[in-house]
Amino acid sequence: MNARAPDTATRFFGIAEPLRFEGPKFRPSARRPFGYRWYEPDRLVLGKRMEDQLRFAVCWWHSFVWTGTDAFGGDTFERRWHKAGGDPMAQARDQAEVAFELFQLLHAPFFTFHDRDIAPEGASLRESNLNLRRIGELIARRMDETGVKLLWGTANLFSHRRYMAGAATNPDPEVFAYAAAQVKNVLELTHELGGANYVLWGGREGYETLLNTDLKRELAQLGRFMQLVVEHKHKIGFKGAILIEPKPAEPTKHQYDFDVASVHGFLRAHGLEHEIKVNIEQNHALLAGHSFEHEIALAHALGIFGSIDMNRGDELLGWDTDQFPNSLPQVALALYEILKGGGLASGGLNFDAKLRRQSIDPDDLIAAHAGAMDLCASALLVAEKMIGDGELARQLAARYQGWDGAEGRAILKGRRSLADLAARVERRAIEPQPVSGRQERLENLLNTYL
Ligand code: XLS
Ligand code: NI
Ligand code: NI
Repeated sequence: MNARAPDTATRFFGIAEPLRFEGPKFRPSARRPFGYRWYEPDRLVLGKRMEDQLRFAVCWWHSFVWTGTDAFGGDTFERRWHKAGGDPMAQARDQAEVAFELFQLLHAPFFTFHDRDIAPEGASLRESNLNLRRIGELIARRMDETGVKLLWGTANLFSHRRYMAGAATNPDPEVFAYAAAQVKNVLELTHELGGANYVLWGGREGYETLLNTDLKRELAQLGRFMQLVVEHKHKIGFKGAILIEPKPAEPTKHQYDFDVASVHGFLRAHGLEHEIKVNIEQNHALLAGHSFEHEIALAHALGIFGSIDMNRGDELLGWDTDQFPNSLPQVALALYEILKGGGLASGGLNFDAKLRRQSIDPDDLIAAHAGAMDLCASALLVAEKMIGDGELARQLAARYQGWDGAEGRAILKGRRSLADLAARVERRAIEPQPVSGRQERLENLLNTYL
């Protein structure tokens, strides 16, 4: 464990020993309440250590900042650094110490943050930046001591009232400039902390009604904003990927970064398709009317896959419930698509997930993350079997084999006109024979890997 700052003497969590891999037979007991049944960081899976395949990250906002509020009720967690009237900088330092305590207990290799998660907003941007830098220094020290790394940083461009009408898409260019200044500072901090990526989630880049919105202007503003971020990334030599996180709605009714397909169209319209990738969140995919694996497969097909916000929505609730993942087949299908596309590269699995507001014990944070990490590890082993066995891939290849033949290739290479094709069909007079899609057999096959 790391050396702890002298002003935070009391340990926050109920356990002191980091979780270990205990094996599939592990059952929690009073003596050892937490352990991994599947997450074995050094185990080789498809040629890589499990830890490097999964690249788990703990997010700062849901785990440490969120107080348990919902639309009808206030704080439920009452963490010691949430207390009203405390010194906000001392509280931010305490929060950071607890964060690193959790990362180490879990053996989580990465974390993610918004600027406003780690340090309080000051009276001016200058003061906010200074606060951010001070806490940034503490975080840098803890990263050095513990080896925990930064998966991505991001700027909160949605909580403050100045952003109520959007950040880059605000009708006021002064707000655009403020957002740019904030992103510059967080991008630079992310770079200095060795972050693997930088994320842009367009929290309020959208609108409620066209009666007060010039949609065409707002899209142009957003495009210019993204170009500025990319220009600055190159100027400072940041090697990580810039990622946009699609979400169809919430908080605004129409978000411009609706889903992977619309983000790709937007990137192409602004010449950014080779500069920016996507951070795909399970719950956001669902809200957009897609499956998680659809969004992943599409991002790979379009060459813009970046990273994952790993969580889960609710079948019955139509909003971003951000629950910890808990379904083996769902995560296995997602990981199968990730691996088929070449793996996570600079991305990771960021738990953009929060406790239910009644889960008020500090150790519920351990339970939630450890369970989710174990589930993902188990799902990775399923995906390994799916790939290793190869039957799914064989059946898929067989289904499309016509396209590998001479005629299929000629069509795709542009060597056939519409008239050529019509003449060929008339000449041969052969009726194409429908072939079963075999979905049920494939679903049965999937179940054999679970
Ligand atoms: C909100 C988003 C947000 C991003 C980071 O729905 O998921 O948490 O991940 O700004
Ligand atoms: Ni997210
Ligand atoms: Ni979300």
